[in-house]
Amino acid sequence: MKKTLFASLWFAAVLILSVPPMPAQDQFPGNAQPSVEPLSLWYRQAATKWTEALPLGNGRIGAMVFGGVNHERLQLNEDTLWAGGPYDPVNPQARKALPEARQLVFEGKYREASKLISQKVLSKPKGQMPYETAGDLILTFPDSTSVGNYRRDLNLDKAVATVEYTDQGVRFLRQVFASPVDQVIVVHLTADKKGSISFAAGFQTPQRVIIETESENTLVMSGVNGSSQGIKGVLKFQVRARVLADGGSISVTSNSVSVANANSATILIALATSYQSYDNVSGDPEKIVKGQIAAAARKKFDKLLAAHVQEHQRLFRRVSLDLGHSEAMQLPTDERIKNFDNGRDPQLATLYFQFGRYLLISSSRPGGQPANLQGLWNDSMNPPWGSKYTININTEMNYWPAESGNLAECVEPLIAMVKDISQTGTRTAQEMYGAGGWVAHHNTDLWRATGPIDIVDAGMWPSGGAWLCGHLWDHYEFNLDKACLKKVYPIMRGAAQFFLDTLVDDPTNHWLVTNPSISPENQHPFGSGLSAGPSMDEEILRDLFGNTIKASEILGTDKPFRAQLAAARARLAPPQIGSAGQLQEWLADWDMKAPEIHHRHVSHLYALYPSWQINVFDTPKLTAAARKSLEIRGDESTGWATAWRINLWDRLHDGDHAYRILKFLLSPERTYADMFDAHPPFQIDGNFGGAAGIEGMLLQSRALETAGAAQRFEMEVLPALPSAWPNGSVTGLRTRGGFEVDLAWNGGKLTRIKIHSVGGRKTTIRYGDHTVEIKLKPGGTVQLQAGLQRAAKSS
Ligand code: FUC
Repeated sequence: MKKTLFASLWFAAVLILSVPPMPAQDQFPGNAQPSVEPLSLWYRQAATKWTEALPLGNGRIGAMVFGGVNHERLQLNEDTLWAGGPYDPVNPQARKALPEARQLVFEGKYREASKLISQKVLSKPKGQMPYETAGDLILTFPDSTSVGNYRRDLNLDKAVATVEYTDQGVRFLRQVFASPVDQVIVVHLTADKKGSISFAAGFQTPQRVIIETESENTLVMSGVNGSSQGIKGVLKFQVRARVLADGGSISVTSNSVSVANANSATILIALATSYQSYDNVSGDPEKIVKGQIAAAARKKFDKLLAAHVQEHQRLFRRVSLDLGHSEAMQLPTDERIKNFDNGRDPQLATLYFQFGRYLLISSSRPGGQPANLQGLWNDSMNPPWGSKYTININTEMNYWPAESGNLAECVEPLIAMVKDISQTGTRTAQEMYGAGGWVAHHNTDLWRATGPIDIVDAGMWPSGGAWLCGHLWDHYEFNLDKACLKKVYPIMRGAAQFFLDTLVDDPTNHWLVTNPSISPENQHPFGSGLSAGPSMDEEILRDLFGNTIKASEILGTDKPFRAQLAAARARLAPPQIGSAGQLQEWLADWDMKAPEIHHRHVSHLYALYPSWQINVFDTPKLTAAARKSLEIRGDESTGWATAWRINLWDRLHDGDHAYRILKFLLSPERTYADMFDAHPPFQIDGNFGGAAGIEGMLLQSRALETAGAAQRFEMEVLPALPSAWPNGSVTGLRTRGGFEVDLAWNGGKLTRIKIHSVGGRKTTIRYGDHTVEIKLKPGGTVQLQAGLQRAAKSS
């Protein structure tokens, strides 16, 4: 029975793949009107490339809208449609090989250690499972003859994509959105003349599927996901599209639904897989999508739209930003990206910032998967780096703008994933290292694989899970939700336990170090990346141990464990300053002899950002060394690496330098026409890192070192304001310690600040040389003026 299903799926796939390729998408230069909404991306022509198409998503399902006139392509994604099935990649030989590798590293025999790890420690299979496209919904319209006034846009405030044009005197309008309320993608087609809507809808996909029609108006694509690297695809999925028309007629063939001469039409698209959790694929996608379509079909289009917009705006409108306006706003977005370098379009930075928040809302909502390397959007069965979760920077960067950008809910999928990998990682810790607690190396996937993968210089890194724990802690410091801290505390504790069990004594200095490890993806001068105690590991562990101690104090639990952590923390290797005045990337002073001194990763600068271990207030010498390292590395790199550099210069309070790098990030070299970040190729981390970089110019916040359960917080106002943005305002940014902040500035100087407590009681505010401490009741608000004096109207 199974065999026949696979055989027919395969046959269907061959049939589908043999369909002639889509004709090139339409190009209609015209006299389109400028965008009326400042928070819109807009274009005068349809997308011809995927990175020109516009992303929509409800956190779980998404579409890339191309906006063609004769052919509309909606490339579809569902966030659990990955290759493979539940699997355990741990290499059984690892446990025996690791002590030998450790010894070789301590003896400086890095190449030998690398060979051994490559053969006996890396996971089986050596790679993880890729994220896959679901396929496309294609709408084919009657040939247009005289198209004019073409315009397509993505309204970030409404999360709706629109395509408009005229043909033979009729004005056509297409609206598309992915509803987080009704869990369907909605396409609505209208025209200003009755009976003008005609098209045929069909699916195409590289997946193994059967495509059929059901009743008189529904297209159904049912399939099984791909296999990868010997792991068999066992996920069932279904995509369902129901076509509803007002007037005219609907007809079906075996694999298409057509509408003729309708006044308007609505297409409801639902997608689901059988994924329930990383070890359970027993869901019923058909039941899910049928239910979603039936429920959505009972509502009128206007109601679907209103509910969608309201839910989107609940999150999106929490933050507003104004960096100034100019004539340049009249231009289409692709032209503005080409010109950003001229410094005359400050609003494009606002748009980029809000696009980052839009992307997070669209790709990471509670209940769904976290944003992967491409967020939610991927048109391939084998995307770059599998579009997985690379946790040696990329996944973390995705969440950098989240808490301060007032999107704490969007972090929930990340927290859920960390919980999952704390479970699979417990097995990895036991089987590979014979250790307690849990470990995740540099990458994970839908199945929550946690072993070392790919190559030694990327994979042999035990600190991915530990870094992610920083986000659990940040979530607490921003929101002060003790109940949530209680839930994540065992995860932090488990991550710390693993290192208590596996850190070893460094024979030279007797520090406690990781071994074997690497400084993410960068090689030292001895033909390998392997070393003991690379700086980033020691920095991440200083945070992990410190945060876990603090959490246990706040929760009043685990006193003996706390003491163990404190003792181990005191023995971590301290940051070292090397002969070039730089912060050393490794325990030894190798930086200037390393083969790639401009390497994209700036792992050792983790201590400056995102961590606060090195900062301009408390550690001037180390800050100078970090600055030196940053200067040596240079400003321009891959998308995410460029974005990291912006955040680092923010922390150094050099807004003009950060802005210079932002200009590069927001140029066509690092930003596609649809504003997606270019690594290249497309990788979404740069969008999020760039948004965080803009936040960091305006507001930064930290917890100060304190003894015991009490915490003290500090915020810095306009710490790195670029001179290019002398006048502006922002509302709704969040800080550690539970506050929401509105700011306004003029001539480069703060004019007004309003602080609202969302649970916080006390914080210090710093603006230049001024500091003031405020106390608020939860829910209270205070307004301060330039110089930080209290304004009359505070409550
Ligand atoms: C890390 C980076 C690469 C890329 C990949 C997905 O390995 O070093 O540049 O971003 O993740």
